[in-house]
Amino acid sequence: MTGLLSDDDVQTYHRDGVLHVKAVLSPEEIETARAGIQHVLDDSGMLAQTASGVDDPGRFVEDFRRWQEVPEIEQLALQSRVPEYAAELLGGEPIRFYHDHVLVKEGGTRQRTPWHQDQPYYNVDGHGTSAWIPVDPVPAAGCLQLVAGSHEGPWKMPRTFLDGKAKWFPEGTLDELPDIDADPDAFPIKAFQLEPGDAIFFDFLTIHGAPGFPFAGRRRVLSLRYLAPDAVHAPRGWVTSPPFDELVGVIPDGAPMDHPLFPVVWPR
Ligand SMILES: O=C(O)CCC(=O)C(=O)O
Repeated sequence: MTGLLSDDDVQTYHRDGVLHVKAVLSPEEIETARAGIQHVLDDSGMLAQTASGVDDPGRFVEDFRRWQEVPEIEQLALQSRVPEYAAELLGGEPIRFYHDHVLVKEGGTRQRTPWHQDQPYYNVDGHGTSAWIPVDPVPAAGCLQLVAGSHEGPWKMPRTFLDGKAKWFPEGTLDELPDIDADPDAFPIKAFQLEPGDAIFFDFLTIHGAPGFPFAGRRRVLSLRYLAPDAVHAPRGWVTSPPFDELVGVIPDGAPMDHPLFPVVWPR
């Protein structure tokens, strides 16, 4: 390990399931990330979606799994210091890249990102971490919000964001999320004031959501996701988010994610 993080940082991550790290990207890499996000916005992929309604005064746009077509994202996902941070937080070897997710909220966007855990939407069991990296300044009131300690589980029912349908696990098979918005002070919610190139690392099971972006600027984010050594393929009987249909029958159920789609990023 390279010692980018202090023991306190690593302990905080393991205790809370979330860690804010300043200046993970260099100024040049922030420009690279901006260019990669612009590439994605100009040339959206098969999985791109608008996650805000037509009556929203802003817009929330997402795209997934673009690193193989967008060299700027590939460079940051595989060759920046982000994989090293992920390796220090996850521990052990090998650490694999999982996928990228671009999330842009235009100024004035009202659409909230509902509270959720990521892992119930995924096709992996085991551990992983996301690095949520803004390339614009983000005030605490516009930041990703994370419930400290929720990474201990259990899994909560994943639902579609716009209409709340149980599309992944059958209705009734997992606990529902608590109504955090009804009493936010009852939950240990973490949010941070962020500068471009900072990162919030969080566990695949940490409950999180985000407010709209009722500010003048934009909130452009590149999220890079990494798999711990214990992560294994968990094919589901439904389309995951993002989907990886091409893996069914290729990586056996319960096997490591040993496939070119998930390159080893640590050790280099
Ligand atoms: O950026 C957002 O609004 C939500 C991000 C999120 O849910 C994620 O990165 O998993």
